[in-house]
Amino acid sequence: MATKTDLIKKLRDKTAKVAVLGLGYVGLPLAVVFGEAGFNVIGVDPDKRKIDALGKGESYIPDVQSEAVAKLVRDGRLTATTDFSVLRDVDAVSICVPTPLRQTGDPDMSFIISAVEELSRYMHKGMVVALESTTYPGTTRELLLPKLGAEHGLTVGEDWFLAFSPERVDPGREDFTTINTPKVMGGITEACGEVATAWYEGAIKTIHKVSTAEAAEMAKLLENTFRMINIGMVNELAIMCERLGVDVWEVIDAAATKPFGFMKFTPGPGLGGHCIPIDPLYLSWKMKALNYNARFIELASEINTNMPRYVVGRLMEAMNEIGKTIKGSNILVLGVAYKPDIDDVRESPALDVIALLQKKGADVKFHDPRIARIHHEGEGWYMDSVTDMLKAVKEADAVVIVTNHREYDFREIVGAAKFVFDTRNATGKLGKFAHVERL
Ligand code: SAJ
Repeated sequence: MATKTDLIKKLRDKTAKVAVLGLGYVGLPLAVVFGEAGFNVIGVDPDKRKIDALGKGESYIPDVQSEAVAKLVRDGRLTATTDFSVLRDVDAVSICVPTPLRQTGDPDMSFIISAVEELSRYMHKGMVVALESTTYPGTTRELLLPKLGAEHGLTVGEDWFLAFSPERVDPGREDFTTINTPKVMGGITEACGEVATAWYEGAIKTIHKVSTAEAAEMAKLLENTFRMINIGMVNELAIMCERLGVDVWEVIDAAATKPFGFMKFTPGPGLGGHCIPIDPLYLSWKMKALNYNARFIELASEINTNMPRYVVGRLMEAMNEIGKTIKGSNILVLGVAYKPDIDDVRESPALDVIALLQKKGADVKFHDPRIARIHHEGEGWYMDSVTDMLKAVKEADAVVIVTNHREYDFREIVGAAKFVFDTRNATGKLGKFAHVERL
């Protein structure tokens, strides 16, 4: 028990040495929060460019100010390295590595496995490890526990401590950041939860402890599956409203006047980002292994994935009404980021909309004020944003609003365009126009 008591003491008095494995949009803010809380932090990442930047006191994550990094580096509270052997002298390790999907749609655990294999080489008595990467329930116990504990003859909950604490970083958000977003913490054993909570509560305002690592893993998946399914539901509502000849945006705004028991989601061109389309599939994948079919997730994923095709189908019908075909038309896509006011294209439905329009013979261009070039991995092409947006709007036979960045003046765009298909209700407030159609 001395190990646990000694470690908790070092964590509480901040003499414990902390390491963060993976210095991306989750790991770097976490490393800075630990450093600013008074811990000595070592950031470890195989990407030398990241390590060199941090060594110069420069941040490459928009949410992390370079001044904050520079001060911690100057004060000796933050160092960064590609060398995992530093873990030999470290007391506490947070693992913040990516958990994407493979092309097959199965979880890609390679980043977690690689980090765990490196860490495993330096495991020693008196360490606490927290996995932050979103993953399927059971990962911490089934994958990390044997590799980091049993293989070294260490008894979890006595010689070392292991927990899962899901990241809740929302890039670009300023009201809730790493330090003030409540953090769920679930240990492999009660003692693990106690030690990991003692560690994180020294840096993060609110820790919500749950009884097991699986409960914490599942809580994260509930958060993002909730969003994915509700987005799928309103996307299907849009399809139903179009069949009924009812304005889906008016319907949602009306429902949203209910002050309780309702949460507003809006339809769109599909589901982008590196969390919402992906995390729920980690859960449905795990459930398949337990002979259970997570039907809500499968159905919502099917509807969301089909939205780019639905958008192109609706555009085709609308252009047909004005005697035009997609084939041979100049079509301009406005906004390709996966959601407004960010510069991230990961899983963006805009890429699918563009590819589908090209397949139908359109000459497609795009404009995005935050993204200069896009690459469609499946089709292999690259495309540069047009520079003169208004000129491209005037020249286009149809403008498709896919992402409604705040930079766009939609009154100006509607005024200059021959025809607009609006997938985000960006033009709803401008009134009705014969040449504007909405999802
Ligand atoms: N979307 C819709 N309709 C909606 C909401 C979103 O079509 O009503 C689309 C967006 O355009 C985007 C995708 O869904 O393509 C995902 O949007 P998102 O708002 O969920 O944004 P993300 O992917 O950045 O989600 C992150 C998540 N944060 C973490 O996982 C820590 C999510 O849990 C947050 O709730 C979300 O940010 C947020 O609220 O901003």
